[in-house]
Amino acid sequence: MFDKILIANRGEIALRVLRACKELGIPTVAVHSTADEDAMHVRLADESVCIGPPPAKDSYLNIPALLAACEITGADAVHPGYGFLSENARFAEILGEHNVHFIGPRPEHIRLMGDKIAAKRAAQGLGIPVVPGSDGGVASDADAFRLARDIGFPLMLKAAAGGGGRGMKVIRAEHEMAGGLALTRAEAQAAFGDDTVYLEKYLEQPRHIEIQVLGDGKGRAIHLGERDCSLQRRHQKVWEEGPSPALNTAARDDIGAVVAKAMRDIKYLGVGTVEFLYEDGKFSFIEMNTRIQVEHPVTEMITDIDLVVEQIRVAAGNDLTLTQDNVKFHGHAIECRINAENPVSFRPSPGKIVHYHPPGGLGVRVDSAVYHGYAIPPFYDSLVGKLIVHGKTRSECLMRLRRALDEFVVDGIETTIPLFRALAQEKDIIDGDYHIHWLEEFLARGALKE
Ligand code: MV4
Repeated sequence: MFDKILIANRGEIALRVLRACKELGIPTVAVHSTADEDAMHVRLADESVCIGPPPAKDSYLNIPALLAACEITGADAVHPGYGFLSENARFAEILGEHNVHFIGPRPEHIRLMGDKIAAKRAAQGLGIPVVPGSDGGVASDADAFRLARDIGFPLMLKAAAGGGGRGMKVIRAEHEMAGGLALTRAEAQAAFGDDTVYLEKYLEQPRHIEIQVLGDGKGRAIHLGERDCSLQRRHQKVWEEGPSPALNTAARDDIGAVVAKAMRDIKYLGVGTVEFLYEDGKFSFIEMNTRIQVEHPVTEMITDIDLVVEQIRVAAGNDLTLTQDNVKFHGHAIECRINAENPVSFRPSPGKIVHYHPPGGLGVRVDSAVYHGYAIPPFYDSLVGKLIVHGKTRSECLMRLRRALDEFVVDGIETTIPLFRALAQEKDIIDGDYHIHWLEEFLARGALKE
């Protein structure tokens, strides 16, 4: 096992990783910017190192400073959390060159999944269903027109170097093609320095369903079921739950088996998430994330498996001892991402928390790094914490969620708690009847008033 783990992150995920290290008996090093001197992860770690000024590029993304922090403290492994350097293949490589373990997949898999076209091609080759479309980038406009006739309209133009919803355009008819191609190419060139675009059949109202995987890098790999993350705003997930209201056991077992086999075939190491659009009973691969994700607690609550502990164990070279048969799903979990934002305008609302009272009780988990009197700095993302609720059934989970939201007090800043109170009362949400555009349509109706 590792002697000492440096956590190259901040906020609730830094605490989450610290907790796993403590349970494994591994000493921890926190790193922090000058804006985070009072942060909880700094207080709870065994040691801490200041790595730079507030801007992330000078601190949490500062590779030389992180290497120096490993050297000074004798840390032999780095946990990157999510965001920041978590999917930076070069960072993983550089750590290796300095004999420090990266707690994550091998660099080749991070790099493969970071290239959208290569990832899709690899997924298809591994037997994972993909959205029908061009095989790779379109060579010319003539090529695009020919392919478009095969695929049919509506279709979607996507920038190869895009991601997170940037560099995409829906094309509803042939006469929109020439203009759409020129625009998407120009935008992609300006934003990513690469004007490669590809075509896909456009799915109108799919759900976003992702499968959690875990592998030991030696050919053992399992899936841990799915999370339904369809409730998003501007490509930011807002509410995640598992199991998906749209799947039954057979559908889960089928897609899970396909994905787990693919991970065995590539000898995937660590935790990962294979993301799909799901419509008309069909899964279509969109991308794979090679990190621990914000919404991982949903899976932990329904499987009772500590994903960060497992992630650390396999990164240290241990065989995966969990088998697919060991994984049992029980009950239902919902996670709400509570942001320091106005719940109507979504404008950031950093500042000092003057009262903080998180909910508790059976089936309630709050993953957060804030405390009474803490001032949320304006430099980073606006996640205040995550409320994760578990129940035997989805309906019990929803009741418990309403109760927990009623108890939650965060004063001094604005938060998105009122949005969740409204969502938990909505018929479509209660019925599990929603898709990737549902939340934006709900907000556009002005359903939430101050
Ligand atoms: C799509 C799609 C419909 N059809 N691809 C958005 C982010 C990106 N990674 C993939 N995205 C989409 N790809 C096809 N062929 C619709 C989306 C999409 C979306 C996907 C997941 C969650 C929220 C979304 C919101 C808008 C569009």
